[in-house]
Amino acid sequence: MPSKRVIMEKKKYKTIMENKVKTLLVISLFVGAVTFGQQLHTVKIASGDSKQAIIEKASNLVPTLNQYNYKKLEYSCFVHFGLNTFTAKEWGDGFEDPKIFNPSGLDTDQWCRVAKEAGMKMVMITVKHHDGFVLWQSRYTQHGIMSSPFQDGKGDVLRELSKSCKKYGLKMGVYLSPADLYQIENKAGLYGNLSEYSERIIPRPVKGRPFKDKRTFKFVVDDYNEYFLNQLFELLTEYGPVHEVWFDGAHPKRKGGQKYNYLAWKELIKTLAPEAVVFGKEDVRWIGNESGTSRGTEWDVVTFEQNPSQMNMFPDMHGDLGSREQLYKGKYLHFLPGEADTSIREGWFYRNDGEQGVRSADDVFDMYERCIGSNTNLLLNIPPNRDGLFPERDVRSILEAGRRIQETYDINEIANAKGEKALLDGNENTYVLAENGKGTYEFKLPATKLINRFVIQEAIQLKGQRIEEHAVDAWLDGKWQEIAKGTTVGYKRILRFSKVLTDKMRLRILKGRSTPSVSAVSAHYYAPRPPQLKLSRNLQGEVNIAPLKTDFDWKVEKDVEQVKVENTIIRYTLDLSEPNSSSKIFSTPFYLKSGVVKARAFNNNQEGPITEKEFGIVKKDWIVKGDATDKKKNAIKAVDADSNTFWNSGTGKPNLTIDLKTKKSITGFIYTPPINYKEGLIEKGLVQVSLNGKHWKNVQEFNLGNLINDPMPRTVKFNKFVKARYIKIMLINGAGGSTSASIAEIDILEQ
Ligand code: FUL
Repeated sequence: MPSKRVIMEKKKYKTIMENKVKTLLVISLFVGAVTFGQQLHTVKIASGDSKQAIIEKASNLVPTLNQYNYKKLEYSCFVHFGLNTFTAKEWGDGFEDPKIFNPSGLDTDQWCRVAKEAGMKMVMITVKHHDGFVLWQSRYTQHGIMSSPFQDGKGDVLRELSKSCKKYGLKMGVYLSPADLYQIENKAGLYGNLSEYSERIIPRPVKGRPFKDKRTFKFVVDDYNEYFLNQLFELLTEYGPVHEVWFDGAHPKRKGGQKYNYLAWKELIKTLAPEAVVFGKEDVRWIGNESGTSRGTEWDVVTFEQNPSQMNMFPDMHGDLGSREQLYKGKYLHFLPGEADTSIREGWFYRNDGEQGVRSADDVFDMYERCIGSNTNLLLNIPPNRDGLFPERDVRSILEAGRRIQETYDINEIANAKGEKALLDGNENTYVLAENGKGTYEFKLPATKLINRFVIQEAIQLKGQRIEEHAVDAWLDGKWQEIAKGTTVGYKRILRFSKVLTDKMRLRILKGRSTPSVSAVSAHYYAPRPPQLKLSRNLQGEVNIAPLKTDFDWKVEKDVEQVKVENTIIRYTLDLSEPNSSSKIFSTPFYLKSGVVKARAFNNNQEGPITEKEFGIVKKDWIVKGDATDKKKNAIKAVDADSNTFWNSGTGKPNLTIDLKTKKSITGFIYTPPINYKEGLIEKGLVQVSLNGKHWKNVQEFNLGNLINDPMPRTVKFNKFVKARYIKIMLINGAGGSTSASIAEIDILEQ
């Protein structure tokens, strides 16, 4: 057995880090040239560094104190609220009238009560989204709640939220969009106005509105950066403490070559909100998608071409970031944890109570386990409705998921086991070291227990992230049997596997960078529920309903516990009613002309979540054609009932024509963009219809925001139904300036 050591940290981590941070501030100019004991967050790769030296350097990087505290928050609540809530759009355009903002029943206590009960630790609010409308009483613009009827223009959503967060013991974060369409579009707008760079004092004094905080800053910046800094000053001095400042990389539009002086923003933030991490820059990185998934193997140490502490622009980071091969290619190594952001609803803003899909508790619980369980914080969006309240359906899901999280993770089935004390003592600063990357740790329980989750943590704050491979065994039928295995651990790994009844568990660290540490383990039981369901329909129009299989990167078994529930019966309805114990039982696929299917699994006395889907007209006989730009002639892929294949037109002003073969009363359509192809996503388009294929009439323009980051199906309903046999979808603007059109699937909805 490899030797193992138990380390008790004598000093409190906080004190160590504070001292190191102070020292690091002094030597920060030399970061990269200096290796500083165990407590570096960034290090330069020297030209002569061997592969082994690079890995050694990477494994010695630790989080800053702020990053570590941030990681411990694990699960937080995003709140998208603003003008889009009232226009039911994903992205505004800057031309909205502030008078439409009037949440008559705003109750930030309700948001915080729900977030707290759900197990979330921070609330992050969009105080300014891309449309530029501000949710606080800013001195520097009139495009905000001061010009709305909400509390006669005197209201302040951020003030109310800040009070509620304090009341419920939650941290608060602010999302301030660098993209600002109001400042782009209005004549006196500051964004990209080509103003001079000159010395500006922040905050700029405003008559009659003095600041209590008398600190001032001098920066050489242009008008928009000054505006942005003034607003940051207000946010960070008058509403705090702020624990995360969120900078979105998305830009519906740009103007005048506007640059962002992030180094100035950073100086302001680090001074005024010393406990805050900055998202999208050098403290926290976007995970790379908006679907609540991590890489599964999520390394915190990533590479940069320049020293990130001096960088002004941070690109979005995709693909493999932290493997050994990746590290060898870098110039700087930097500790940069990932955050997954996603919405509980289809889209980021509230649109309506009926049609906008809301994720089930199963989904939320699954995402929680995936993200937190693979070293990634989860920021889950719950958008308030037009009253200013978290909608009922969202609250039901989020609270049910919260109950499951608590029921599962508040009880540690191996808390009283005999085994390595450092791993069971609940002290994050005690750990064991797996010498040469190998270590085996056994836990003998006082009695047999049912277990299907195993949690492992590394002492990243002291030793960095190092584990590369690990496995968990259970003592079954008189021998050790491997029940799960995984790759990285980092702050936390949750392994999920089919239940075992055992009185002995074993963790094996199999491979690591340098000498990995393990600081905690625990084992849990998640009581299985009836499975979530998946509804699909083939080209012939036959609907199938099956348990949704979730594929877990690190699981050993093919099917997770959730889908292995015996005695499960699936019931469904076609009349929009909720399936109950007397609804029709699903046994074999059935033909459906069009309409909404709602389905639910029942198991003993439990019922699963309702899954619903609207199916359009059966596509079997359709004839589909791209226009002259369509060189590849594969438009059929847009209507083949398979969203894994897609049509991409040529460039120009592409359009797609569908002949439905008979006249129909059409109420709208569903556009499914390709998931992994970013060209040609239809951001703005026009629908035309015809009865004879010769004379066309315009039905409606449509605007779909945020397709590149969130390529999910989008439903467009017409203002009133139209009678047509032919339908034409025309591209006006492609996302990101693309001039081709891509369609994974088009579904036509009928009355
Ligand atoms: C995206 C934005 O464009 C969305 O509207 C949303 O705010 C999301 C969190 O980030 O990139």
